Amino acid sequence: MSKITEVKELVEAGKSKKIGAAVQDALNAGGQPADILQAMVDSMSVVGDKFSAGEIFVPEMLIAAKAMSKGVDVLRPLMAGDNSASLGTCIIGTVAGDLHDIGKNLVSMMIESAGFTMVDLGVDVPAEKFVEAAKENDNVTLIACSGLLTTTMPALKEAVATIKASDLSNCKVIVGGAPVTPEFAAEIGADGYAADAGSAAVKAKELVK
Ligand code: B1M
Repeated sequence: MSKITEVKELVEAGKSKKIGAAVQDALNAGGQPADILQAMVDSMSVVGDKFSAGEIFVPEMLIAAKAMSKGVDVLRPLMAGDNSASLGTCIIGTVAGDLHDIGKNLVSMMIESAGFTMVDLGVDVPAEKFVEAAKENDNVTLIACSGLLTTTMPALKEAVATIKASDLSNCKVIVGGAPVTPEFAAEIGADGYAADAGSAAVKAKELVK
């Protein structure tokens, strides 16, 4: 079994204690950080499919998520780009009612590597909290809102509406997450949309330049 396949299987099985060493082994064997990360993202799709099929339940999803986070910790220093040219501060969070943070954390990592200073509000973030954070921090040029559930798409809409109704005229808003489409992003008045962490970083730069 290749080292990357081993990483994938350990995430699916939620083996948090073994994953760090396995990711390191995959790197030592010449694996590229982006490929190892993609293998872990793929594992989470498998986990989601098993959940949909009723083969596993919330606790198993949770332990797989923990394993993935530990694997990402090993890759994080290797994924950081040149952020010497500051593009300002980006406030990021997962919207109210939503506890999913793996995708948001990857997006945060990639936007940071594009040259932003990140302020991460975590998960279950009420709309007003994005505005408060944007006012409390210096030079906020971007607010990034993540949502993973179809049931929290209205919370994304509320977050964008609340930000747009505040006096943060120089601040752009980007949204994303599995159920979000470019059409939905446009409909709720977001300035930008991205389908994944890599394109979120590209879009973030584009929005503030
Ligand atoms: Co949940 N969950 N979950 N879950 N979970 C999904 C999302 C689901 C698709 C599983 C399924 O049914 N197949 C389903 C949603 C269905 C729907 O709404 N259509 C679901 C459900 C139903 C639920 C609960 C309701 C289950 C329950 O309690 N009965 C519950 C809700 C809790 C809540 O939030 N209130 C729940 C709970 C959980 C756990 C807490 C157990 C755990 C999350 C732990 C954590 O995040 N720390 C969990 C997990 C792990 C998943 C799956 C398996 C994996 C999510 C993940 O991390 N993916 C997921 C199934 C799946 O995704 N296939 C599922 C990997 C990650 C890298 O991808 O998050 O999509 P993703 O992020 C991507 C893009 O979406 C994008 O870039 C990221 C990286 O490329 N992106 C952005 C994300 N944010 C962005 C922001 C941007 C731009 C791009 O700009 C700002």
